[in-house]
Amino acid sequence: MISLEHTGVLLLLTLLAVGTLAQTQVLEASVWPWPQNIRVSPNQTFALNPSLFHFQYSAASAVQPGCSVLDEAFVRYLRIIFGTGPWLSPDRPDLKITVKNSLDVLVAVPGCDLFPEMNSLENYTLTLSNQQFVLKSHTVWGALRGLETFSQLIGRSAEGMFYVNCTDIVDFPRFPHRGLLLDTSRHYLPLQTILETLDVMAYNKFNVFHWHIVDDPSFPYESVNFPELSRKGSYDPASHIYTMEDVKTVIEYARLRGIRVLAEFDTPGHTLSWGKGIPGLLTPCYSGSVPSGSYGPVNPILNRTYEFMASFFQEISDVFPDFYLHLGGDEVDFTCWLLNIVSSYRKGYIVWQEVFDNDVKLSPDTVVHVWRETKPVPYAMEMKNITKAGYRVLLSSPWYLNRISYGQDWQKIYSVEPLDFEGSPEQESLVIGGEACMWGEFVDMTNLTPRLWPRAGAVAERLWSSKSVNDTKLAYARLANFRCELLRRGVQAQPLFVGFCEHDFY
Ligand code: CP6
Repeated sequence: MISLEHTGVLLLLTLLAVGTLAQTQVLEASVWPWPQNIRVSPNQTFALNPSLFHFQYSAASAVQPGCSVLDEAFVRYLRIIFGTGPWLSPDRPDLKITVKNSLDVLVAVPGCDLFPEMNSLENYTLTLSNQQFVLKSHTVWGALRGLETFSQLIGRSAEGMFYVNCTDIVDFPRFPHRGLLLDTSRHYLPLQTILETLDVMAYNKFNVFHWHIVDDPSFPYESVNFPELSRKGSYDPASHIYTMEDVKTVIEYARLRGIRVLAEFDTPGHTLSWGKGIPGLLTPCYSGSVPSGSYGPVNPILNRTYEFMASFFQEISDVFPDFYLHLGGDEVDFTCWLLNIVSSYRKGYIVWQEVFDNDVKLSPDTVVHVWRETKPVPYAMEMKNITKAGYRVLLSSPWYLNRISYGQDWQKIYSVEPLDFEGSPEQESLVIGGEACMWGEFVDMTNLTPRLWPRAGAVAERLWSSKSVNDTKLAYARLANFRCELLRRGVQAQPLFVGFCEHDFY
């Protein structure tokens, strides 16, 4: 009787201790997005010597030097962690602290020259102990995620010493599709701005750059087969276009960070800029029996429309290596004919929700992208309906970062639960992730970065971390800290609220 009671008390004490530990760990390690499993032992700390520390391929790794993805990531992360120096000598004989000079990286599956895909494994384990400093993953993409986590674990003391606590992490993403949409039609975003955004995406473990590249106001994509499109349809063909070289640069820069480039050529609505380079493509509007001079969507009744669209989408399918193309289809209700054209390109397709809402016949492997908040039904209901029909789905409705309001709106973004709809486990398994959207009507290179970060980070953690990581109060300190880390890395991220950063980087 007594011993049973004692056991109960002990159990209670243990639970309390574990609870306290979990809270402490949040403070001991500030990783964003939060890993699936993490154990930190703050009572054992290692020092890193910045002039000796390096990443190295483990002898047992299936991937070895010469792998561009990791070779270049090693260089990047050394720079991110230690800067360029000069550093103070870490020789402090008075400090009885173990100095570690390397992290071993072990990738199980060969493959370096590939592109990341929807099904690529991104899991990794990171073990930082006295016996070993090792990062293990199935793929190079998982190794990239682990290097990012490692970089966020490194602290710097007031005297400038680099240190890290004894840590054990087993991590993997909750959803495979974690995207960010940029709109380069409403405002042209310089190549450099796109590349810098890809850097910050990688810091947040985002893995899809959804490039809403053209739309009504401008057509900055320089087509190989139809150069008139950008010559006539861009804001300025001398400076406001993406050449084939630019596009290849974006795709490779993204690949090196484990990010897919999902191109969207939104049709048949949102195509006004297309009409300038391809006369006769759009449907002329009439007032009475006279053409009014304005235009509707791509004209579906002309044969040459089909020929152009088939040829143009063939080019796009070849230029963008990702398996998926985003076909748009929003805010207009004809899409069946386009889907017929593209079905021959051996690609997968993503469409905005209207295509589903309008009962267009979709091939069963089409992904439906939910963006509307309340119409025709609240977005959770839309998720339920789409998955009930057996389609895979992406969520964006609550994650329109172009919308701003006074206050801590990141909390609303963070508190969204993508699986919060009525549905079977099979239906839930059809939710492949989501995307933060930055529509460009009121955003150009001057205000993009602070509007994106750290608010997009709230989406990143929702899509990477466990469902149970959803407490805004616990997240606050970590996200504020991550924002300071972004400043340290040269990213002009806006503040969450009142406060300051330990070091001033402004
Ligand atoms: N452009 C395109 C847009 C939007 C969409 N498609 C949009 C709609 C509402 C808001 C923001 C953006 N600007 N092609 C909807 C998918 Cl609030």
